[in-house]
Amino acid sequence: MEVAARKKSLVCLAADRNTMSGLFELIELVGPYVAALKTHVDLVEDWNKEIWEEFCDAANNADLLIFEDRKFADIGKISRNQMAGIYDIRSWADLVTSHLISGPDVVDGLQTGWSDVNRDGGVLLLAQMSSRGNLLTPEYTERVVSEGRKHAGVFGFIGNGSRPSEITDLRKMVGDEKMIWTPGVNLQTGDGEMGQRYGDPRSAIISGSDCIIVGSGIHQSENPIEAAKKYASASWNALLEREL
Ligand code: S5P
Repeated sequence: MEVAARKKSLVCLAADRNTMSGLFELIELVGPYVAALKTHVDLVEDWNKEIWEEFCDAANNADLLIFEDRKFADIGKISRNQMAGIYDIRSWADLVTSHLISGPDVVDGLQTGWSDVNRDGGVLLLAQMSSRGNLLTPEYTERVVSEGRKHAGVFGFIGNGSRPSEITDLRKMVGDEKMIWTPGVNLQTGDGEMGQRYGDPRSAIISGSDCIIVGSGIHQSENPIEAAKKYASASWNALLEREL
């Protein structure tokens, strides 16, 4: 929130580009207008350890938390080991996403992964999703929230940014102590590619989101800088409107 306030932006950039040069370019262009950086490390075709380190340094220099959207879902001990492995997510990610489908031990596994390298991090649990036909029912959402609220290692929840009423419901369940971050947000609302759905950035924040996760709205725009500025001001102004 300190970074968000400094940059006047509640935008997390979903940096879904599949080359390192594309990723570096994105950070350089839009770093000043976004508050966090979400990655899918396994999308990158020319990944190697050294260049990724440079990329993480560039993100840190741009004042960005790094959030690996790994969507863990396995048993605790495997999740712990998946934090290591070739990508060694535990060493550079400040936040990760996880499903809770396997039960609460997945969160302990992820937290142990960070402590194995003497680092701290936060887990965002998928409580809702933005894709059509997903199987996260309201009852499931409630179970995820009630487990997640109790767990110190859970930093917050992923909510469905495409449906403001679902965010309102989620906020009621979550209370004020944990965050809600919402993908499925675009200034052009409606259906996206392959079942993605989009809602409006202002509505997401007004309904209780703390952070809008925006991917193609920025990285596929003809002018990513102008697009990032638009999402930043829509989100920040909505926060001011909500809190007044
Ligand atoms: O329910 C979800 C959860 C996530 S984390 N729906 C999503 O779209 N996401 C992620 O948000 C997805 O993996 C992608 O990186 C981003 C949305 O990208 P966009 O291009 O559709 O804005």
